[in-house]
Amino acid sequence: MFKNIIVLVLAAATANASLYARASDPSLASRVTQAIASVTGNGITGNFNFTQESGQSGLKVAINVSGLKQGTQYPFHIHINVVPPNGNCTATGGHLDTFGVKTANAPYNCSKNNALTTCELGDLAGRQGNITVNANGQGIMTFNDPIITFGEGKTSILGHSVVIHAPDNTRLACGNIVGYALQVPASGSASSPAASHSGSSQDEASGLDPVDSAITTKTSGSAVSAALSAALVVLGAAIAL
Ligand SMILES: [Cu+2]
Repeated sequence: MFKNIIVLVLAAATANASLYARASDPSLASRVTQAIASVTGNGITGNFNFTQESGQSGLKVAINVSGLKQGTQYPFHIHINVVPPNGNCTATGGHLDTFGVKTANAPYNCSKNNALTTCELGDLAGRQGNITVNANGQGIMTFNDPIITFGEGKTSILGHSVVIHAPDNTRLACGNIVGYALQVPASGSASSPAASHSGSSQDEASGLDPVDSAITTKTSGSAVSAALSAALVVLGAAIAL
């Protein structure tokens, strides 16, 4: 089954970027090396940044969320469905549990050491602990989760969403997991290095296909002339608009 992803096309030499969405392209999904979920809701905003690091199994997850209450712990998970355009976190359905772990193991007791057999795939808080909050109302957390991946496999998080819960399990904020891939452009399509520094005229989001994508986003485009990681952060912010 193909999943909806949005892919960043980055011309490596020129750092000229554009965004487009495709409903189904496994070759693109297999090239995703980073994904960002921009979460919003109830005054909470922030990003979940998923990165595939060479030589590491699973994904590195960097969370930076603000608008939280100090002293409160917030569970968070990957949920099955994407967030609809109206932002309703309830519509994301249940936790991503590709292997049916919850129904197979009652009572449910997620253990990080046996994550694949005891944890729902999407139960990030079960494996890593809840988000804790500093004095500024920020939840900042980085960890490597051993079982989630990109691509088209059963452990892939692409095409799903992230939900932050209140301690009573109310859904407070959510956002779609948007994958990014490096793609070498066809010869002749790359712009000159000078053009990549000329501002917003050259970097319109092109080919965005809202019909095919369950992830309906507006992109304003963004000039990208720095390192890949910086490009991904900038474009992730644009997607949240
Ligand atoms: Cu959840």
